[in-house]
Amino acid sequence: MGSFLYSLNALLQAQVPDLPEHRVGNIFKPLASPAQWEHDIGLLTIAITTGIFIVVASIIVYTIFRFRRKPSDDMHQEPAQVFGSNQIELAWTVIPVLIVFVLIGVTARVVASVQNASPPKSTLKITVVGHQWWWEVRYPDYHIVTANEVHMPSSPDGTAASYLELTSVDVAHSFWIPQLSGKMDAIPNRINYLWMDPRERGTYWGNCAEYCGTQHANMLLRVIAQPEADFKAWAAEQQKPAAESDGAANGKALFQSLSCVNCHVVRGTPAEGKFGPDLTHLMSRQTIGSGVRDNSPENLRAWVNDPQQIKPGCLMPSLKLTEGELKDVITYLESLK
Ligand code: HEC
Ligand SMILES: [Cu+2]
Repeated sequence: MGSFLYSLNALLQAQVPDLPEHRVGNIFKPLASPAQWEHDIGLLTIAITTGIFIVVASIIVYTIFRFRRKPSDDMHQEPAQVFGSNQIELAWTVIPVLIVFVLIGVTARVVASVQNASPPKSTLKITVVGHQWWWEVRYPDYHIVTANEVHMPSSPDGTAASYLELTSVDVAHSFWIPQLSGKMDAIPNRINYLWMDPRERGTYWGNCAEYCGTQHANMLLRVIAQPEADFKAWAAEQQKPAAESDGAANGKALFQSLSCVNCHVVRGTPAEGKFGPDLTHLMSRQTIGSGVRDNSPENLRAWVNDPQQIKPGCLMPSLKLTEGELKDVITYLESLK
């Protein structure tokens, strides 16, 4: 019951009224060009292999019944011995070879058209860096850094594709939003490319798709696709330095005196650590800990109190703050709009 209420609560909180949720975790409801093309090859492959399955299974079933032992069989006589048949052997060599060539051809064409698509001049460039176990998201043209949410314009007519450069600072990760495109590895010392043109606005759910350690399963991802104007407004907000708010001065001073600043950036302050997520506009994000919890005041408090309770093994330690300190730090974090 408790966990049911928790999920219900999470569901209600996660709902942003004007931003539909696209939570499909499989490839069967594509909403962008690369995902659509890859989905179509998937269906073709499933159709062909289903055909093969039906033929082979039917022959097996037929054989089992047609040639089973009957009481009238003579037990001492061998069945007719058949050695080779050129026709049959040719057929079961040539047909599978043809099928394999068709599948290779179709796949190669889609791979080429996904990889060779060239970005339009005005395209949005995004750099995504995998970390154990969260995603750093940079917009070099806007000088914005955020985490775990990739904002991009939606592309209802297919002309506003966004281009992603993927890399990693530690181990291999893989970026996957099933409804938008296939998986692409994020590997240290290498840049892989991926593009997507989300047809519908909304929040698309995804995850890391390459086992990368203890908290791999909690390395979740969201793409937030909005009309161009809304994206621009979001970017303009993100470009601002951290908000100054009255009432958070104690927490701010405390935050800056703790080791938080060694791991987190709050732009425009001495907090310049690059090890963890940029916190400049923490409150603009839907989740904390790469999707492990919704970004609510209670969850934020529980996280800073002891991240290991929520995401065991994650690379942020508990700093063992007192109740009072915790309260001040959370007040400060909540001012980071
Ligand atoms: C040793 C480095 C380190 C220190 C020190 C540290 N953090 Fe973190 N922090 C991280 C890492 C790494 C993550 C990402 C964890 C994950 O999602 O797996 C994180 C995540 C967070 C998040 C969630 C951000 C998001 O968008 O998901 C908040 C909030 C946060 N830290 C606040 C703090 C505060 C406040 C302090 C000081 C009391 C602090 N951190 C100290 C490394 C650190
Ligand atoms: Cu990963």
